[in-house]
Amino acid sequence: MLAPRESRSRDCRRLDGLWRFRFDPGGQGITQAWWRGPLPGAREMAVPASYNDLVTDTAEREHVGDVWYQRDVWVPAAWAGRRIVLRCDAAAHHGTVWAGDVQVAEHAGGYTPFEADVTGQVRCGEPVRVTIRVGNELSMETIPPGVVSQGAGGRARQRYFHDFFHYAGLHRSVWLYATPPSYVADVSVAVGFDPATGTGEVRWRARVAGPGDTSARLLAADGTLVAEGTGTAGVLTVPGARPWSPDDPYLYRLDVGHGDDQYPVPVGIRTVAVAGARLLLNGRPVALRGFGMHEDFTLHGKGHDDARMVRDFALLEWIGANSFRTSHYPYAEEVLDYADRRGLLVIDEAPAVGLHFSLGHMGDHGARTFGPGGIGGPAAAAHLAALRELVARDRNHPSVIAWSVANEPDTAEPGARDYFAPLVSAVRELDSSRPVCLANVATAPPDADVVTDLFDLICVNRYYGWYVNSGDLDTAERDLEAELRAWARHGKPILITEFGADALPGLHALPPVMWSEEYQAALIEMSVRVFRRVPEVIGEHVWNFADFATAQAVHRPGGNAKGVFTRDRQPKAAARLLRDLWRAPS
Ligand code: BDP
Repeated sequence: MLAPRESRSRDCRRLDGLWRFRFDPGGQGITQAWWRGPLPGAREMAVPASYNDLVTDTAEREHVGDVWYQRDVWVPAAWAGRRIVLRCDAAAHHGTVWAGDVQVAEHAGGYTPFEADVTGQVRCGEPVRVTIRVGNELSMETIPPGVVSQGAGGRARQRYFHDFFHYAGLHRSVWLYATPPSYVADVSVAVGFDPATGTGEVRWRARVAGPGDTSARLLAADGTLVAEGTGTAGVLTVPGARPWSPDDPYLYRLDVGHGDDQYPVPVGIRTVAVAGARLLLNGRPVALRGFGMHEDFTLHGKGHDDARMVRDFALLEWIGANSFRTSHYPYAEEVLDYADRRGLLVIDEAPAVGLHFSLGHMGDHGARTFGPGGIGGPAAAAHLAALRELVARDRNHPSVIAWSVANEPDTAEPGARDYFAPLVSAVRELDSSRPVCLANVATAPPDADVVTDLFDLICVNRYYGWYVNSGDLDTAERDLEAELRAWARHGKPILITEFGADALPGLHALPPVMWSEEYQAALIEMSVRVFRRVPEVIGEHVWNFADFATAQAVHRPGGNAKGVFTRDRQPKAAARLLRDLWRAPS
């Protein structure tokens, strides 16, 4: 799905700001048709933002069920005769949208956009009432999964198996935008680059609607025309192409035209491939340095925030990181646009997290994940839909170098193979140009895991020195190396997608002990030393970039403290260590 972008033919209005808002604990909104008039009993709520940390009441912060957002929007008189679209970048985790009295869209999944043509429902020069119902209930049929139960006072409680707070609300912008009646509906771009000749290739395929001619024009960053073609698909050759890379994130622009419409797609010419145990970018081995991150910030929760994003990228640059994983869900498209421009390499992850019901601190020991009563067909269908939407949204971003289909599912259970094999094939069919991976969990080591051969990269999350070998970094060093050497037998590149330790900012200890800033730094230093000894290891992503909110738990003081930056984005001791390690000339 195309992101809203301004062009000579398109107008976009972000509907950010204060909306009328109401909790719906009794689920009356539907029976009382709250969309048919001004939302009864409404207060105001900020969009985009999670609502959870903006309220002062426990039952509201931890509300399970629907909330309603509403506002009146003026439709410009100048939009008469144009196609008008209402788009929601993210309704976490289920959204239903009405324009006036008419339901125009419904969508499951909290991290990908959806939209509706509302030309027939609005009058130009008049306001339209936009109402959005947002639900946050998880089940065994949703991705991620969760369980709702009745607590004291008849209030619903929700339990989930992932280690980050289940924020909800309109987390990203809502838009009203206009295009000409004949328009570009979708564009997919595939690029090629031959390092030997310096020739680049840009293949485009457009879906269009309405009468008109279709064309594609590739422009250099300074606006000069590089190549052009006509039709809904074709190949443009770019002799002497300037390839996109972290050192030089050069972007061309592909203007796709149809009738009077014009849609601009930023294009980076680069290739990604796996060759033996190497990951190649533009034909050259690349080592990944960076983090698993979260969309998480004080007050905003998971609400997209440009200010936070700019600070995060400034810190990534400061510390010498070249990559991150969108753990554990697709991030806002603004983040990928920015990564394209800043030259960050992104492992783009589906929101499939918590598919491991027996995992130590998150689940019930011994519980089965895949099969009756657990994850089965409906969840697989939701997972497939999430993957399709992920690839459809993000495939044109040069920054995206791999798809991660899930984080830490229980891949030691035999049922995991039947579950994942079709999903991996589907992703490959959707996009054959990027490696596919899955972040492996510690309970599925090389001799127990049943899915690794399905993937191009071996991604492992490991907590030697923290959850195992707690406080004993010497044994942790030995055991980590032994396990990585066992994974190396696959002959594939190994990326450590998580390693790290909680550190309470300001807690110091000499010699280092767990929870101190020094212990976190020492564990990271030890781990990196091991990674450098195993040639198949092509990258390290520390868990986590910054401290983040989680569900309340005895081992989560104020949330997860594995950030090397605090939640307000200031460095802990480990950040200095990483800056020295990653910025040192290699
Ligand atoms: C891993 C998960 C991650 C957690 C982390 C931790 O992938 O989401 O936050 O461990 O426990 O199991 O800190």
